[in-house]
Amino acid sequence: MSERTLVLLKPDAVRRGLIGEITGRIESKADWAVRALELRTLDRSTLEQHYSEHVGKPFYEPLVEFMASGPSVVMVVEGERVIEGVRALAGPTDPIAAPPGSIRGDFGTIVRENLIHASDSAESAERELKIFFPDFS
Ligand code: RTP
Ligand code: MG
Repeated sequence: MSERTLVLLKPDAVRRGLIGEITGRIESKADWAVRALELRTLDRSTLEQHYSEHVGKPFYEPLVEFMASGPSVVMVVEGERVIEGVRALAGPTDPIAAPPGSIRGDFGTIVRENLIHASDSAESAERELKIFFPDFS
């Protein structure tokens, strides 16, 4: 079933010049398409909404600070099983546990600076797309 997901290339990915590499892996999957894409420095209020499930956790404050530390790429990707699919391309949250071949496994070492965010369910995708692309339909 075709669906949409929110993908963020985090500030570490942008700083390290990995926009093309990561976007290419997503874009080259059969029948997936980038429907919106923008370089954007995320403000605190957007990040507080986006990461509301993590408020109060020890990693929350440093996470928000890191995510606001420079531009991210924000994008909407559409396609067959794309929500599950981009999570699979990204790999597990901890890059050291992520297998080679996954984005985090190939490029990451630090849990916080793990290069990419992708919505984790249809409900999350709907909620997050509204936060980042309120006018997109
Ligand atoms: P994301 O939401 O960014 O796609 O990542 P995720 O589902 O794999 O991970 P989640 O548990 O939702 O955590 C959100 C982001 O917080 C940072 N994090 N740091 N122990 C730590 O220092 C820690 N744990 C999580 C990561 O940037 C993670 O992607
Ligand atoms: Mg998450």
